[in-house]
Amino acid sequence: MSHSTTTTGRRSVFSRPTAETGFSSWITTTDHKKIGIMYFFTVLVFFFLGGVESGVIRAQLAQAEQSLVTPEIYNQAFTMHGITMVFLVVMPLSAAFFNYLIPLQIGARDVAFPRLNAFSYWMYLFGGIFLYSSFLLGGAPNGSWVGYAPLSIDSVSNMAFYAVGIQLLGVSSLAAAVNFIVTILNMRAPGMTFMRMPMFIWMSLVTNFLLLFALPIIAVALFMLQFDTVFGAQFFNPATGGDPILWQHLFWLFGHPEVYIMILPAMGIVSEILPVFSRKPLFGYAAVAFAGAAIGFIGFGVWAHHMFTSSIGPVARSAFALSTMFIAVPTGIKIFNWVFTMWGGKLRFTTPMLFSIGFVSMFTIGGLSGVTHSIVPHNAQQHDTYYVVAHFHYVLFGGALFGLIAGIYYWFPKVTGRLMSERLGKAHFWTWLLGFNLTFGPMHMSGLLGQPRRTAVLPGELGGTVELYNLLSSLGLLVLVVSALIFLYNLVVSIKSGVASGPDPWDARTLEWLSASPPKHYNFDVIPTISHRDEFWHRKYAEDEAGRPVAVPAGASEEHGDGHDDRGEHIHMPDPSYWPLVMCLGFFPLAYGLIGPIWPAIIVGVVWIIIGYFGWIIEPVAEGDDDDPVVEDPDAHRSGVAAH
Ligand code: HEM
Ligand SMILES: [Cu+2]
Repeated sequence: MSHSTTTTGRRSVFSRPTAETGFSSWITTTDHKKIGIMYFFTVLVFFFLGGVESGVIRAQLAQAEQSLVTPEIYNQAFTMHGITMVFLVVMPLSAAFFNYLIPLQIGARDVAFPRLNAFSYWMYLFGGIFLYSSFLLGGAPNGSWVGYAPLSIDSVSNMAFYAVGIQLLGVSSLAAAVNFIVTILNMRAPGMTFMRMPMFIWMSLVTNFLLLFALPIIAVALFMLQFDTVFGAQFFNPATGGDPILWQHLFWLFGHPEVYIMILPAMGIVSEILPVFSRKPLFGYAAVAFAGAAIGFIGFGVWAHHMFTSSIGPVARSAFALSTMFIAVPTGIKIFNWVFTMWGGKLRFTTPMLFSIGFVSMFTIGGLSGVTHSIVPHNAQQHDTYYVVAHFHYVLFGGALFGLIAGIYYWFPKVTGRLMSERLGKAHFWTWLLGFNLTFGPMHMSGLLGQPRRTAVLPGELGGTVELYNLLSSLGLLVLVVSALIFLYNLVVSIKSGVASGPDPWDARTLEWLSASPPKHYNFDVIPTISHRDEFWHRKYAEDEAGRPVAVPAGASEEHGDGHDDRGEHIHMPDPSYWPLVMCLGFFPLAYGLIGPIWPAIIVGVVWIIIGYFGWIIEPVAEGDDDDPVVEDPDAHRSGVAAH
């Protein structure tokens, strides 16, 4: 690469930042690993806020006919709880994993567009701050995360913040989706064919395609909602010829794929963890991969199962009942493959393994209650009751969140070089499993007994049994709080003083464990060449005559070296940059302006964003770029590849 075009000597505001440590290194970073860590810690904050909101809900419903909070506060609490858990916790926590792991697992040094990656993070953070600022500015969204019209276009609703806020978060996810798709398609290490990709990469690819196709739909719907709420358009207002059912179609055409956007990354994570702690390869690799892709496709064809009680007609009901039942097939295939992966394996019940088994079992319960929704007469009975709430929490909490937490324990040593405490981890798991089932299990029953969802007061006429179930649910939340504190304590203590782990503490199978823990800035000294699925495992083990794995002495598996060595070559890593942050800041005046509408703020925001955009385009590479790290001692961190 040529020398940078900026004049040497004095640094101007236009030179690129160079800090490698400290605060400014974080706000200017383009390193996928640092960005992943930033996502993770931001998620923890929003998870806390979403948890507080669920506390409000459960406190209010702990007894019948209570009035701890007003209905208005209650509506804001469950709406922001849903928005937070979906858009500010589960999705960005998946993004944290995409960021940290995709380049490492495919043997790349970073994502395809590192500055765009930083942009995605800032849009996420600012979208979340924007949504939460609504509490201080007259009231948070209060029309549920589904934002059904005509309620959402009514002036008593605070849904303008929803219309703009979710849009910002959508921009973040869309940019990230493009980035990860290009990264996976173009930047895999030599030899890593599709059928040699780790399963997490497969599921990430499907997830990001789902995002790419689903987010534009909600973007269109939100634009229309915004025109209704802010500019007085009439898309969804039945009084003036608008159609509220149109909102439902648009929302759920995004909303059901969104469900799989939340669950597929967790499916990818447990597909990595179960084989490692069963000491067997993933059973039915191709079936698991294609079932994931099939779920992605069918997921776009089932949206109207959320609308069985709307006026969509009997033909549509039958068609969507069928497609909904059909999606249980690939889901079932995956569940059987996970079980067969463990079958006959040498199981090690570490914390990540426990959470993965928890995922498989809790997700199965949620999937089964999902099948009962697909039966139209059942659905008419269950719709908008706590039975549905039980169902989707088994899927999203018992499923997605259990899987993601398994991933946190599993990859923690890769990120920090230290192990989390197993003792505290197991305490976390068992209290989490107990608290979860105590909170959401009884909701199946109270829902079937007629408890409606999204109502501020538990009606006393439902009777003492329903009241008892609700009391149990609220106690369950207390167990979950204790459990979350154990987790946080474990996290903090282990970051500071966990046992040193070495690069490969679990005897793992995939490429990220080949790099150091924590990985160097440039991930790999030498980009590995791939000749197997589970490449890293095959570098460590050969088979004896009976087909049993025998360890290959370190440094002996020469045939897997790529025969070519970058030693002494310069490794060019992307330079840090201010511009993603600068450009994103312009979305604040724009977004608040759009709520008003306040035209001067809108104009300031648009101009700011355009300036940021051009600053980004013309930004030079850093001075002295040629001085980037030269690999001094490549053998120090290479395991399994012999020195020449
Ligand atoms: C895979 C992860 C899944 C997630 C995250 C999920 C999530 C949700 C959510 C959030 C709702 C509430 C909709 C509302 O507010 O009206 C819901 C309802 C529903 N789910 Fe799922 N679900 C999942 C899987 C399934 C499966 C496997 C099926 C069927 C085989 C299914 C069928 C349904 C149906 C039919 C409804 C409508 C219930 C009603 O309108 O009363 N879901 N789901
Ligand atoms: Cu659905």
